[in-house]
Amino acid sequence: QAGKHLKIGITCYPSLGGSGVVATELGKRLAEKGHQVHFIANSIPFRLGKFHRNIFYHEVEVNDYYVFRYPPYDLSLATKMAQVAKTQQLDLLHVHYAVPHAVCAYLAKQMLPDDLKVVTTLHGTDITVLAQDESLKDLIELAINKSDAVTAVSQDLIRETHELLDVKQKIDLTYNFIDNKIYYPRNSASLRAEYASKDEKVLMHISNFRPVKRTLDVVDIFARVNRELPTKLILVGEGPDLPKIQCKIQEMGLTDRVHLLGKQDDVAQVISMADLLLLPSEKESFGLVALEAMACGVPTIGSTAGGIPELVTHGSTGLLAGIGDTKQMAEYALMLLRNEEMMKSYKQACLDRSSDHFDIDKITAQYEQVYSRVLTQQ
Ligand code: GMT
Repeated sequence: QAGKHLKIGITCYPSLGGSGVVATELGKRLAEKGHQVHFIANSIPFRLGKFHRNIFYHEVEVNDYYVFRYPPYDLSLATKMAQVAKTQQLDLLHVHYAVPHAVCAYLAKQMLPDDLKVVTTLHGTDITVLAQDESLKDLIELAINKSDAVTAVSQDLIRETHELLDVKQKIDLTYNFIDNKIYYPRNSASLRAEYASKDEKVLMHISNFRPVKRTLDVVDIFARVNRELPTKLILVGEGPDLPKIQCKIQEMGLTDRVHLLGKQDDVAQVISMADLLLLPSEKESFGLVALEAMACGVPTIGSTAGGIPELVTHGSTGLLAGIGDTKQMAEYALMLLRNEEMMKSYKQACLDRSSDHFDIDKITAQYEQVYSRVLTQQ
């Protein structure tokens, strides 16, 4: 099958999070390479952008009959997967995030006369949070074991999957990736001047403000740095912990030193304003945002959680400390912010590492190898 153009169905969360971004960018690149890509989801993936003749979108419509307390999205998705696979003669289905997508793909397989190949990519919390939940664990295990191939976005996630579940098969490593034509250091001088004066440093945090991100630690690191060096904190994104953070910022009298930008689309432009990215997460299977920062020449100060150390090389493209060790993280930030030469070498190392190890074409080729393997195996 090598080199053959395939018909690939992709299911992901179209409007949120890193898994949706990875799935959509992968689909776009596969389409550019000549494959036919069929997105099957509940809304059009937000990163899809312009029209592409090889990309199709199939919307899942959910029956909201009055007897249902919860509309059965999972069942409608499984049915849609089977219908699209049949009518479009898909070669395979690639699902991102185990719950419910891998389970729906397994159901879709049962509905079809021919063997529909299923590739499942694990992204993080589908294992590190949901596979710990007894109400889902066995079903996730079944869906993974019934997939024809399974990939995960870091070695650490592979390790944790084997630790939490009885997974029989080999899990392929497919790191998150970056398109260096979009993510590169943008000219941000005038934008930055809107938020910080010339003598101020800029720390940035971008996330969905969920508890696993430890966003109170972000404020703590910033407060420690700001005591020593005039600094601004820019927060990007929205989520359940944001009100808590805003209270803490107010209590600490830091309101005029913090800017909240909400959700932003042009992440490369926004990140380019920062001197450092803060990522002190409790759990982080990979940390796509740290890769986006890296490609824009912005080092990360963060925790050693999950797959972060596989992405951020301690002492070269960033500095990492134990989860919750905000004192050490602040010291690391100050060390870099005070040393111009060191900062310069970190920035260059960031640019080199992002293009050498996490280039979109390299990782897309790895996914294509997985596809070709499942299509040739009996
Ligand atoms: O970070 C999130 O909470 C969103 C989540 C998702 O599923 O969209 O991100 C996960 O997948 C990303 C793409 O593979 C990874 O880069 C993130 O590290 C991972 N998040 C966690 O593990 C918390």
